[in-house]
Amino acid sequence: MKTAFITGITGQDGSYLAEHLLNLGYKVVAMMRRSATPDTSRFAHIEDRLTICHGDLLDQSSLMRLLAEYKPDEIYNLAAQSFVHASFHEPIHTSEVTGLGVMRMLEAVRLQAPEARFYQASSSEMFGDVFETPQRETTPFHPRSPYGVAKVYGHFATVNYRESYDMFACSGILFNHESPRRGLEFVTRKISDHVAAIAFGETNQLALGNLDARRDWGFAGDYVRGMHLMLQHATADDYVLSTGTTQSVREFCRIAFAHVGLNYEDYVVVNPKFFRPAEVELLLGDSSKAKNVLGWVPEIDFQGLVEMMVDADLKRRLVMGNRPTRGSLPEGLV
Ligand code: NAP
Ligand code: F7E
Repeated sequence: MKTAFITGITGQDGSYLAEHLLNLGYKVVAMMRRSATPDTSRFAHIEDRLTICHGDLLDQSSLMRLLAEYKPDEIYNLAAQSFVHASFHEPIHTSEVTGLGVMRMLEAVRLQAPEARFYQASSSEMFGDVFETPQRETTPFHPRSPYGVAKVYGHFATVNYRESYDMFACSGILFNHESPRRGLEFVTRKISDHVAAIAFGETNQLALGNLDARRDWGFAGDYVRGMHLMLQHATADDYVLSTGTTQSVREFCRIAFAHVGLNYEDYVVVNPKFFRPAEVELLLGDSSKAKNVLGWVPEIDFQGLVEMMVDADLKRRLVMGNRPTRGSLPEGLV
C-alpha cells in the first residue's frame, strides 16, 4: 500500500484529494496546523480513514519530523495562505507560508524522503497581467499580488530542486477550481451562499467588487485527479490544469441567481472595499499538455459547477427545516 502525505487537509482541495487517494487504496497521512479552534468539517466524513498529524509550514522541524516518521511515497503540498485579497493585508505572512513554506517542504523532502514524489500547488495567479491568452506552461509570469509573487517563488523552488537534486518534483499550475467546499471568502462560494441566503429571506443584498474580472473556473474534484496523475507519470514535469473556458464574475452571478428564478441585477451591488490594489483581469488556461501526456480532462462544465454550488447551499438550509421565501427552488430540490 502506498503512503501519501498531504498538507492543507482542512482546506477545499485537501479534502477532495484525500477522498480520491483513499478510494485508490492509499494510506493517507494528512497534516494540519495547531489551532485553538480546529475545523475538521471538510473531511469529517473520512476522518476515521485518515492518519491525522500536526505540523506547520512555518516550522521546519515539524516537517522534518513528520517525513522521517511516515516516509511517504507521494507528498502533496497544498497548504498555503491562499486568499489573494488577504495577501495584500498580510504580505509577509503570505510570503512565509505560501512562498518560503514550499522551500521548507522541499528541504524536508530532500533530507528525509528524497525518493518521494512531490507535488507543489502552483497557481494561475502567477500569470497575473497575462503575456498571452490562453496561458500555458511556457507563458511568462507577471504576478499581481503578494500571493502570486509567493507562488512564483514556490514554483521555481520546485523546478530548482528537480534540476539540482534529481528529485521527482512537479508543479501543477492550476486555474481556479471551486466546489461546495470552497471557502466563503472566495467569490464563487460567496455568490452561491448569498443566492441561497437571498432565496431564504436571510438577506436582501450581495456586495461584490470587480464584476468584470474573468476566470477559468473548474470543479475541484476534477483537479485533484490531475494532481495524482502528475505523480504517476514516468518523469516529473509542470502542467497547467484548466477548463479552457472563461467567464466573468457577472456571468457567474447571472447563472447562479437564474437557477433560483431571480435576476442578479435586483440584488448585486458593487462595493469598492472588495476591489484589489492590482487586479488579474483575465485568465484562460490551455491544458492540452495535461490532456495529451496525462490523459486528464475535466468533467464538470461551468453551468454544472454553478448549479452544483447553489444546490448545495440551498440543501444545507432545507435540511435545517427552513423554507425559501423568494424565487423558486430548482427542479430536483423541490
Ligand atoms: P484552502 O481551502 O485555502 O486551504 C489551504 C490550506 O492550507 C488549509 O488547510 C490551511 O489550514 C492550510 N494552511 C495555511 N497555513 C498553513 C501553515 N502555516 N501550515 C500548515 N497548513 C497551513 O486552499 P485550496 O483552495 O484547498 O487550495 C489548495 C492549494 O492550491 C493552495 O496552495 C492554493 O494556494 C492552491 N491553489 C488553489 C487554487 C483554487 O482555485 N482553489 C488554484 C490554484 C492553486 P487552516 O485551515 O489551518 O487555515
Ligand atoms: O476572486 C473578483 C476578484 O477571490 C476571483 C484562489 O483560490 O484562485 C483563487 O484566487 C475574482 C477576482 O479568487 C469579489 O477581484 C469580485 O478577480 O474568488 P477569488 P482568485 O483571486 O482568482 C487562484 C487560482 C488561486 O490560486 C487562489 O488561491 O473575483 N471579485 N468581487 C471578488 N472576489 C472575492 N473574493 N470577493 C468579492 O466580493
